[in-house]
Amino acid sequence: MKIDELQRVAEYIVSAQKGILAADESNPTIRKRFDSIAVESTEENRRRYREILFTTDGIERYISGVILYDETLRQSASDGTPFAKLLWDRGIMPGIKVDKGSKALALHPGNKVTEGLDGLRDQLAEYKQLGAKFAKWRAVMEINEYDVPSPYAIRANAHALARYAALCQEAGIVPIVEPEILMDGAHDMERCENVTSRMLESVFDELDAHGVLIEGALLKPNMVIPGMKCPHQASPEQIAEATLRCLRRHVPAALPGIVFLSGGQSAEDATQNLNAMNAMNVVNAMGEHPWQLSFSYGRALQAPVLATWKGQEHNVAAAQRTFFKRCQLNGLAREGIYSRVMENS
Ligand code: 5MM
Repeated sequence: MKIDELQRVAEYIVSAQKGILAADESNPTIRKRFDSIAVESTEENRRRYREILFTTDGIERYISGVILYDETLRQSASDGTPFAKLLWDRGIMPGIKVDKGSKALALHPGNKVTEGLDGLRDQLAEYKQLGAKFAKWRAVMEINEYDVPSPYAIRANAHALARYAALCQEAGIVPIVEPEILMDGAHDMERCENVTSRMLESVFDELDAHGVLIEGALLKPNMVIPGMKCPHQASPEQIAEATLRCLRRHVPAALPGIVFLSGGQSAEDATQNLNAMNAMNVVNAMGEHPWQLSFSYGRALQAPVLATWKGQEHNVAAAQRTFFKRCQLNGLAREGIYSRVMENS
């Protein structure tokens, strides 16, 4: 394991103003996104859409890494340049989603566990050859009003995340560890904080037990946020306070960075909530945050781009302007200097 290299890549990904574009939608997910703008999900349309994102002028100032899907890592731009090379040449690290999605956890009704460990060692070796510098595995858990997620589901998902992370580091690839507590449902913020705490505690226990080098990994968690159907929604400051409290209790200071997922928040909310956390740096009574707080947004970076593009070539320039602006605003949120009025400038 090349410790220095892992640490260098992890630190680069969370360098000042920068974050990750999550463009690793599996084919069923991108089909849903394309359906919403009446675009057929053909291999060429998926390639063209990703090319529009990756060739947007100036994004390398705010985007340090892109998570790709297996198909995309094997695709090229219109001029024949493989996407991984195109990104690398712009100073953007290519990454790869390696999990195979979540399946029902046997004997635990309502709970799921993410699959994909079988054959992962060989797969990582191939992805490394194709240019991947980092990888991502998402454990996704719903909250219901009873006992979901169960303690065992939390443990099983944390264990899988740690086995994946260890295999990545063995292959010289930085693991992004993504335990996502979904914001679907009517649960309140306290419940989200409680479940997120249990999950993070279990994840770092397992990472430690598996010998994963914390300095050479990144965490991609949900923010602590009330469920979408909860009647009591929270302000960005309340979300920031609860999220930071939860992270400080469970995430080692040795971790270089935390790259939040957007999880269904609007593009503006995801930017504002990240901004609120970074604005609490230093001025917060607890002192400076021990890790970089960044983004690894899928929907919050792409939803406005898809709505502008609509599959039409004559909309490409406008779609790229929209994408650049979202990257720039999240770059400002990295520094805690974003303000909602900038949305209209
Ligand atoms: C881009 O969406 C990713 C892949 O999802 P599927 O496996 O369902 O196709 C997803 O893992 C994504 O990287 C993260 O959840 C963050 O995306 P959001 O939209 O929550 O920021």
